[in-house]
Amino acid sequence: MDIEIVRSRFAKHFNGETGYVYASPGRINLIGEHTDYNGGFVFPGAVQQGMMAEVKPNGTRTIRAYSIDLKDYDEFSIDGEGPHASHFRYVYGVAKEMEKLGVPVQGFDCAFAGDVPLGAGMSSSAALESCFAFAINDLFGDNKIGKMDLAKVGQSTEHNYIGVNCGIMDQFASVHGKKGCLMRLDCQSGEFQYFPWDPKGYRLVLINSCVKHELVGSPYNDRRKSCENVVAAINAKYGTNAQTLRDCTWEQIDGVKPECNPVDIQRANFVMGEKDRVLAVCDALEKGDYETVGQKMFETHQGLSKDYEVSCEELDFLNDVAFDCGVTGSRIMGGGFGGCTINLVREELYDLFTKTAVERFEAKYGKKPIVIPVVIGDGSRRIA
Ligand code: GAF
Repeated sequence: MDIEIVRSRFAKHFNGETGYVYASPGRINLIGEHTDYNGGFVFPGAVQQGMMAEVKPNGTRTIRAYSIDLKDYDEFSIDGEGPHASHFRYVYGVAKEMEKLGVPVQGFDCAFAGDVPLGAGMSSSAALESCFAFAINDLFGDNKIGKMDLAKVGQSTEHNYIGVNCGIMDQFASVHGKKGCLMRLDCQSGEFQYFPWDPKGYRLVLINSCVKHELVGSPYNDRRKSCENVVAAINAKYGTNAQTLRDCTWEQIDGVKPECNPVDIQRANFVMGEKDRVLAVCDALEKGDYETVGQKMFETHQGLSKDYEVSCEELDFLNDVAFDCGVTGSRIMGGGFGGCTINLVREELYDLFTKTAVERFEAKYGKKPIVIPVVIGDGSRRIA
């Protein structure tokens, strides 16, 4: 991402003025999918690609926004209904959610751009939300809002203004990211640890199927509903007060089979297994046992594809290619329904694998997938 481009577009659209510049990254996730809204564990890290925004208070109640990538401009009042276009709705939603936290948000001029590939499942929307939450906190809130609350602002923006009932993983990772570190987050307690990520002899690489991953209007919310249905059935049957599947046991899930839709049970069983896999991966990492990490990644892919049913033909194909090449671990990354696979690859296999994946995918689907090497970067920050 080029700060000079952001600076020059901002100046062009706002009478040669200068504001502050903020950046927030997208993310990868080593393991732990669809566990965040189930109170489980996730294991993400921020990437170097992200969103950048120049922002300057304008002394009114109007936000004037320019999307550099889409060459689109709009202005909307903080007190009105907000814009329709989703790229501006994220900005409006974040401003409204920050106001709810007591931040005296005022109007501002902004220009933003990003280099997170859109629809790749690398959380470009969380990067945008986190960038503006961070900026508004800095410009209007004396930085009094803590990082976890900034992440929650992004999450409630998705819920209240976009219609995606996402968990906290993406915004958490964007705000808290740290160069060279993955983070294990317990989504129930909010506790997290940084895990230095320096897998000697291995590399992480994403292969973007370029099947557009889009959670808005996707069955993502249905998956969440399935899990909630099972929790409700357990509470009704056992008189418990479970909030999420994290508070439930395998036996209880088995016990409500007669009351539940079999598909909901299938989804819940995946989530229980995925929670355990994250913990197994953490143990393996502490021992430097990357082969076990990789094996768990393949297990996650199977579960996401067959039980949670969030894969697609192209992602399953890429997973098969990785397996055939002898890659250590490979799986769908993020919400699914398109986007990338994440692959843990031994150094000596890296060139052969990426070349083979591109060639075989192109031969089958007539278009090249995109190889994205993973570099773990920093979280939200002011850069100028
Ligand atoms: C998407 C959501 F936004 C996250 O909250 C998470 O549920 C993820 O899908 C699946 O792990 O990225």
